[in-house]
Amino acid sequence: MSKPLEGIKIIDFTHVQAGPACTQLLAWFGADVIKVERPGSGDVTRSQLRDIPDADALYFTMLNSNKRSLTLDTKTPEGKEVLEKLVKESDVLVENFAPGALDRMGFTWERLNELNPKLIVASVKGFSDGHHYDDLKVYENVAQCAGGAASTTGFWDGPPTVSAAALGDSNTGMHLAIGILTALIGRGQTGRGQKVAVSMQDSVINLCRVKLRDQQRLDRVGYLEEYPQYPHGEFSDVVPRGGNAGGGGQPGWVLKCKGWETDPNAYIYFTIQGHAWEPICRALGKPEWISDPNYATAQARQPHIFDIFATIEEWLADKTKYEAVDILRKFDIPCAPVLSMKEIANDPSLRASGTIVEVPHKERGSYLTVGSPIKFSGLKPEITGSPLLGEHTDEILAELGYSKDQIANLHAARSV
Ligand code: CAO
Repeated sequence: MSKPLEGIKIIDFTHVQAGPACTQLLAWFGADVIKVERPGSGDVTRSQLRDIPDADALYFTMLNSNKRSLTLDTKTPEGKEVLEKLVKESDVLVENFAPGALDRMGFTWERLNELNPKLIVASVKGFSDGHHYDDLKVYENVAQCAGGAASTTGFWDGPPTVSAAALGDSNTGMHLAIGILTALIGRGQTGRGQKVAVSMQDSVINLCRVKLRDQQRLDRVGYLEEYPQYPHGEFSDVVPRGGNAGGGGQPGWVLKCKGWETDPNAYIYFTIQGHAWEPICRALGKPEWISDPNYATAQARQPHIFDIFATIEEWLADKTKYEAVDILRKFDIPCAPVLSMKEIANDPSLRASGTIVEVPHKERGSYLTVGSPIKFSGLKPEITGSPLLGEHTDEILAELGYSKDQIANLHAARSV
């Protein structure tokens, strides 16, 4: 099966999570992604949180599949020369170094553009260029705090809370991938490359746009009717943390099921969709609620929404989360079991769809990873293992025209 990005060569100058998540996605879809890493150590995630001594850590393997690895010290004259050759032959350079690191290496946008006017130079930074924090180094949770996610996540009586989802890292990488593909299409029209920049703060804000919606509603009317603070609690002048409340017009909550006392994930998410009120009442065995004026409309229900959730929990008390969902799905009620990572790892549907895949690795044997969440009718991304450090160095240097002797000299000089 041909892959749409075949023929696109990408210099993957990324590390940790935000950048590697972007280039991994492009590699799945056929791009030749050359991961450039410092000789000896490589991407820091190769050795972070190791579960097998001396083998690449899962942190690295799960973000760098389908790539080739080239070790290169880009601070030596010989290393710079190799990078320049690579730049001349590539379509995209992706990096997520600290602000100014690429410039200090001698590869400013102007220099890269001079070397190859068709090159797309894509960067992730913590904050956007010109922002008053644009000199800061940033990791995931810093971005979640700066992007409005932490102040609006968690419970009202607890501190700001970060999400387990990588809103700052992988999410930013996905935004960058969209930017790169857009720039590639643009290059088809103009013949020129361009600079594509995505900040982690901006990418988090983009996912928190409903909270900015809520801020403006709060400014205007002083309350937010879908939040647990309404109507009995207090609102200040900022969007509060709403616990597990549904974010849109559909009230919802995480509800206990059979076994919650011992199983931390014996819960379902239950949504009360306005037009599904009748089926909900029937499913719960409460047909009298259908016409009761205290329950019949969404507005009437809101003041005692937590009493309604408590009644649903009574109904759930003798049902496992799976049994509950199997009943509720027949009534068209939007709901799902709260799944642990163990359940996700072993879920037959996720295995069948290729969302969870097991891939071979030269050192580890095999490992589980998340495959492409994007499904195509004409492409089935095949996930391969991540490369060992420098596994493809000689092969890539040979492709660039280096002779065996020249390659040996580069090794001797520790430039590769
Ligand atoms: N050869 C030679 N030098 C190399 C090299 C190579 N192949 N690869 C990297 N380096 C050098 C860089 O040039 C830089 O040198 P200088 O500081 O002398 O300019 C140095 O390695 C360290 O790079 P760094 O500052 O990016 O790394 P760090 O570990 O100190 O910071 C991070 C890490 C992630 C905080 C920072 O890179 C950053 O803020 N990146 C942008 C935001 C981002 O992507 N964060 C998400 C990370 S995922 O959680």
